[in-house]
Amino acid sequence: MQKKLLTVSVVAAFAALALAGCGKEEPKPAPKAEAPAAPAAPPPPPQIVVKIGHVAPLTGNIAHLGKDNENGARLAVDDLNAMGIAVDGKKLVFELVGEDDQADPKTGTVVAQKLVDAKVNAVVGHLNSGTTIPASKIYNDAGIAQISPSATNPTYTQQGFKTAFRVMANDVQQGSVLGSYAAKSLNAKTVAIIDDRTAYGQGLADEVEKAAKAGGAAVVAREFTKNDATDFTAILTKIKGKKPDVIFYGGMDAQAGPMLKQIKTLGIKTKFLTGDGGCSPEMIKLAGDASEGVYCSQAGLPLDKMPRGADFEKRYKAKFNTDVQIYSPYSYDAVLVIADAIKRANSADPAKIVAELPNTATEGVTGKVQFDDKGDVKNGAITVYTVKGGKLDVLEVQGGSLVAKAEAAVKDAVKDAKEAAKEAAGDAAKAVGQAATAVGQEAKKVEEAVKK
Ligand code: ABU
Repeated sequence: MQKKLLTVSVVAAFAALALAGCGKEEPKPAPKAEAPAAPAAPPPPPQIVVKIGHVAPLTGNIAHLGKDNENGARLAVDDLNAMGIAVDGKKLVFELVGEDDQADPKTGTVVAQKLVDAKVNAVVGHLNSGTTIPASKIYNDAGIAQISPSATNPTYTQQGFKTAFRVMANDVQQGSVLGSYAAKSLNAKTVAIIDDRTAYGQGLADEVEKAAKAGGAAVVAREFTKNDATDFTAILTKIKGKKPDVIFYGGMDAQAGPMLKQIKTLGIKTKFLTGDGGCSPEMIKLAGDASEGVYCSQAGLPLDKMPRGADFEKRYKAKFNTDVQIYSPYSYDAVLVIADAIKRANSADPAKIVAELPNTATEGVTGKVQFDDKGDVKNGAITVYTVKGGKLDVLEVQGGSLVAKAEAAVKDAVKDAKEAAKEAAGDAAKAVGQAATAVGQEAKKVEEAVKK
């Protein structure tokens, strides 16, 4: 114990000495001259980031269509940002949040939830009916608006969801046009129908069957395949035996292309008809010359008959260095429609966007976009094409916005008038030239007479 007390007192003595030593002040360094304060950076201008979710298959056998959809949406986002739109005194900055659903219904719901968790303001997508329909419940539960630029199965907008919209005609319209085209325009007495068992392919095939029967044709075969199939020999051989006047295929271009090649190989001479999913430049590329004479439809106006189609096509090609496939003008318009709803609502709040969408009257690339009480586009058009010289050639347009049709007619009339004026000017110039020659000849004669 004594030893411990001693140790404590020695430590205390050292501490006291040390403190005494601290009494001597160290010389302080001279204060540094203060640098002049930098001018305060101006506060960043107030802005609202608007996240537009976009979903399509970006991998797999229809990735070319998914990329086309995404490109359309991206072009719209870039255009809107260049315009510099403000609401409530704040600049809107649009951001595209892209997801790949691989055209798979389950993956579709996973990425839909991912977009909800990422707090997107609205969604453009999905591409396929088979992914759009299950995902629509997730967006509806979250109160987020969804506009599909390409899913045509009618069920999507028939579920009573206030959040579900589509900017192109649906398969009740398309199936009715195709079935009646087969029976009436192609004079089919018998039709064989194949579908890919997806919500789109099977749904459209059902509508075509109804309309073909209503038009007086008999359905002599109903076969099916899958949306990842590449060999159709077995079903085509069965169909060959039935000798149908028309084969209808409900499915995408990734199957329609090879199917057409196999039809040619099997020596089947039957007319072939398909819907919008197969009516693409890619189908022609995959089928090669087996696509010549194919009939197909798209659920909208031809690009060159859309009010701003030519300008869209030019700018799309310049930006992405590739051709428009099918749906990019519609994904462009879907983004414009969302931006318009935000402007009218003076807010990018998802609930306010949902509330404003029914009041849409947006002049888009594809025409004037307005929705009916289900969320389907009003005045959707259906165009029937045939493949001629390796290109889609318009046969007829049914329905469609009157404004778009009138504008297209005016455009055509202006073009015709310009050509007529050019022709007339050419004729007049020719007449003046002939008259001048005649005058010259007369003058020469007079000159010769005078000389004599
Ligand atoms: N409309 C055809 C392709 C997309 C779909 O509806 O599945």
